[in-house]
Amino acid sequence: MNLKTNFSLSILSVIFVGLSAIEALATETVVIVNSTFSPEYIEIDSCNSIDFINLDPVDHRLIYPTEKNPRQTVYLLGWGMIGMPNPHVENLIFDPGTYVFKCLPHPWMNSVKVHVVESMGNCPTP
Ligand SMILES: [Cu+2]
Repeated sequence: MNLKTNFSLSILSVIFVGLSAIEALATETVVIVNSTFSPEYIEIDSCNSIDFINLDPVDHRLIYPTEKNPRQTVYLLGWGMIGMPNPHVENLIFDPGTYVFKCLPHPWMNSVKVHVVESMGNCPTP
């Protein structure tokens, strides 16, 4: 584990503590470090959501086809940009289904597959 990864992970644990207080339903996290998504596969219940966190200094723009929009994207600003003193976090919710995230400007990056299973019963209110 190199120094940058180590540093990123310690920052991440701080973020986890902060987010768990705000978003009780957000149970999963995808991070981007060194232009690499981690993890590459996540399965969630449709009541839950995923935080996408960009720990890189560069911007990433994720594209993930959905039924409603085959070119759905989400923009994640680089950490350290003007106005971004903290890593950019986007919290996404999904209809049941399977989604593949890739980075539009960086097609060489790995991808993330998200499998969303229909929730049994009502979702708890936040
Ligand atoms: Cu990218």
